[in-house]
Amino acid sequence: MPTREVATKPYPDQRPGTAGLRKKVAVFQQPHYLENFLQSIFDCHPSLRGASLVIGGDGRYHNRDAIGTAVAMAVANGVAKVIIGQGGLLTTPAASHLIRLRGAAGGLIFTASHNPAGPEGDFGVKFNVAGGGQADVALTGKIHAHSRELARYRICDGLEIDLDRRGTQQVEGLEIEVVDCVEDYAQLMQKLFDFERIRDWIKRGGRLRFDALHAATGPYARRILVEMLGAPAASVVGGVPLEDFGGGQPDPNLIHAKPLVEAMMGAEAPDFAAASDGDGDRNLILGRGLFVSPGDSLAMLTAHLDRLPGYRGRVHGVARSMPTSRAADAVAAALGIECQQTPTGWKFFCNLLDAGRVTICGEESFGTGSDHVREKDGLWAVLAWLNVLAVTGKPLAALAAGHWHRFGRHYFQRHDYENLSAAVAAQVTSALRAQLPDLPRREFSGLQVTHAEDFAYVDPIDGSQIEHQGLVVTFGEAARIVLRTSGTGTEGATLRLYLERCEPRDGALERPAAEALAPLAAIAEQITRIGELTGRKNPNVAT
Ligand code: VG1
Ligand code: CO
Repeated sequence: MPTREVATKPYPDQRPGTAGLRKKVAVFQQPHYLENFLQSIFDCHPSLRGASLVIGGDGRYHNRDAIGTAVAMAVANGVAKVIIGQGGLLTTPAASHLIRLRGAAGGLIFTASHNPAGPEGDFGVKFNVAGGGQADVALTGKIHAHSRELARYRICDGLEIDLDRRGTQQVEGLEIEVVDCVEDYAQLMQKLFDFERIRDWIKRGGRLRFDALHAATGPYARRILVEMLGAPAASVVGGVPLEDFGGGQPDPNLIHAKPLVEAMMGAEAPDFAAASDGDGDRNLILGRGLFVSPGDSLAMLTAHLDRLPGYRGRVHGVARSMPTSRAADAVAAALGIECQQTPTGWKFFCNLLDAGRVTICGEESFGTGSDHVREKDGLWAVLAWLNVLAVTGKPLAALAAGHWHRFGRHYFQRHDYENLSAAVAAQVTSALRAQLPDLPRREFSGLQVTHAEDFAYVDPIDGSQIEHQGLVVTFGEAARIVLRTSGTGTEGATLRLYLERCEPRDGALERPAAEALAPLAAIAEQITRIGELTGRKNPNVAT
């Protein structure tokens, strides 16, 4: 089978965002588009030569084609072995685990996460490095710069690989191993959590529901929750991965997982429900009558982590992305452990995890995970919560109430203003940035600004620096308003406004978040004028 060098013209728009390169499917279908980006990765990460590469995706439309291209280019670029999830499927955390387990030099994950799929939808590529984490800012910058100058790529013609048959094939000096996409991941989960106790909790009548939203986690949930833990088969819904995710948007939040949320508010609700996103790295956690906000989930899991087998005696610290509520900070202070604040995007946690400084991490965008892999992990969070329910024997609502009584409650909401023109988004941002120096000590409806900044971060491990990661207005411990631009959208610009208000432990702890945050939302409008400048009465999504 001949390896060819193909002359190509560079595409100028291959700049990776918060999590990889994400574009409309039609963009990826342009001639040589994917090939260019992959060649840029092979060129900028020479350690792939002679080494192993993990390949998988979230199963969306175009996944199989992209995997075919990636394998054909891996052969041509001297990769020794590719390890592929059966059917082309691997969740993001399972891929991260496989990279670590097999000592691979990297991984390609084809996903656009929670973005819609299908021919009209989105597609994406994430490149992870040895150790299982996403390529860092320096490497993605290099890949982007290289993609703009690329003149040729290498590919091997006529490869036939059967993605559905497990086992090893040998092609042109490349070993291709198709693996069960769930097995290794399930074994890892068994090491971390007390499956015996969770099984027992289910046997005694604990009821759960998991909605895979027709994305990648279906096979994982069926194997782990049903086959290994004994939950009834009907506990897993949306468990069959579909190329268009069944037409829905696999974004596990209050808007896109509304049917599940509503079911949990009824009298017949099970004890626990959860959902995950397209590539299985996000989680939505619900108890009967209760939505656990991601910031609270991180804080509560941190508080209980020491009781879970994989973490006993080794909870060293917690990290959260900057916009994530400060609920975890309160727990860290009580436990006497380190608490770090990083820019948005999981890659910023990896150095802290590698150094053993933090054990658990979380983002307000429904992402939670630990040092078991270098990505956030949806099913990990589900199992962690089931383990907590099993060891405490308490309903989730009681655990939340107890937590708020001890630490106070951080009410939190994120308001997304999607598909704005880049000019309008920039106008809102620069107007607020210009005001930052004047905000400290000003008072808004009884809340005084103590600090206002354009968030910059210095990585405590490698000293790398990054600026402009969001504008933050802090009102002491009481509240924060954060504004940042999304780096994952594929249409126009998206602004995210984050609202956090801490209610002290003796305050009103059981209010709906929207109600508790209404006064802060009014202050945010007064300061940012986001509604006025965008001409939007309401955000597209409030979650
Ligand atoms: C969003 C979230 C961020 C998350 C990222 C990738 O980024 O806010 O917390 O890490 O998506 O998640 P942005 O730049 O759009 O705000 V995923 O599940 O797409 O890999
Ligand atoms: Co995701």
